[in-house]
Amino acid sequence: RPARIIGAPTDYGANRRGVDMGPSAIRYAGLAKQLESAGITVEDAGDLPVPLADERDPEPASGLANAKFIEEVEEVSTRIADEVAATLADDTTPVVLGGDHSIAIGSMAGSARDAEIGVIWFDAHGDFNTPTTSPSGNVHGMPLAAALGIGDFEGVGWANARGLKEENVALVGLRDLDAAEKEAIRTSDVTAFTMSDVDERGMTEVVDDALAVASDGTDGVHVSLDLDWLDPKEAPGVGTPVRGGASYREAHSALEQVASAGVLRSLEVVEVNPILDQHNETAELATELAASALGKRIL
Ligand code: DIR
Ligand code: MN
Ligand code: MN
Ligand code: MN
Repeated sequence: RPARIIGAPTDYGANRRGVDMGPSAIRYAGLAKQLESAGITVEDAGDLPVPLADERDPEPASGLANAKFIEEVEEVSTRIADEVAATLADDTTPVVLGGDHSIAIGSMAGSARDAEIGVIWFDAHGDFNTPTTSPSGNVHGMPLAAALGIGDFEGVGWANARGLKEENVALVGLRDLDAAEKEAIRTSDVTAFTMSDVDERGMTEVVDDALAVASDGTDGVHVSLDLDWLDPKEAPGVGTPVRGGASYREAHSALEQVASAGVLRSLEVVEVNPILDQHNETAELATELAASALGKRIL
């Protein structure tokens, strides 16, 4: 089916400026062409409006204290959710471009509005913090907890993803977790695969298991790709690099597995920061991996 590119140029969830230029960098790297070369019909919906950073105060006006720019995140998330839901209603695959990882709150809410979904989270980080547990206060470290309604996020309507259960969430490639986040992941029903699991079992087996978790009893899978999942040698243009990540080939093979499984419902590519990058290579990698996820093959 066709794909629709949706830009979400926000950095409200991150601790560094510049990630709001991610959608431009990814388009400049040739995303539409890459997808078309994979035989996919592509439509670019442009960028969703995002409030201007300089005019805003990070302090939340009320509730969810310690979550910086939470009102702005809510505003952007609501727009993303509506756009993703409308795209799916057109029988088209949403490809959402971040922006920092807070955009996943909107993507998951939209993807899970009228369906039961699973999620595969490719990330060095767990993104399982809540405003209470987060050492940074940055919402990009909280989207999974927000979607699942954990802790302070219980009953937060705009953030909770209706058709998503913990049992259908698989995290892949973890290697940097905060202490309270670790505990929250352990006590939840999500399935977490660390880089140690990848070392022991290989990426292929791990991604097979992740696909099984995310597609078990669901209507489709949302794939969230944080570019810091890859090793910083491959993806230097990210705000929170962590050594020891997925290699170039592991990443391609994982996303090719996603395509082969035929379960992809929606995709997002986040945390590309061209200001921190070298010659836009992280955005280029992001376009290649998106094409692999949507079915591009070497032969
Ligand atoms: C950290 C960083 N755990 C936080 N999270 C990131 O701020 O909560 N997620 N970078 O991708
Ligand atoms: Mn992340
Ligand atoms: Mn990350
Ligand atoms: Mn449900």
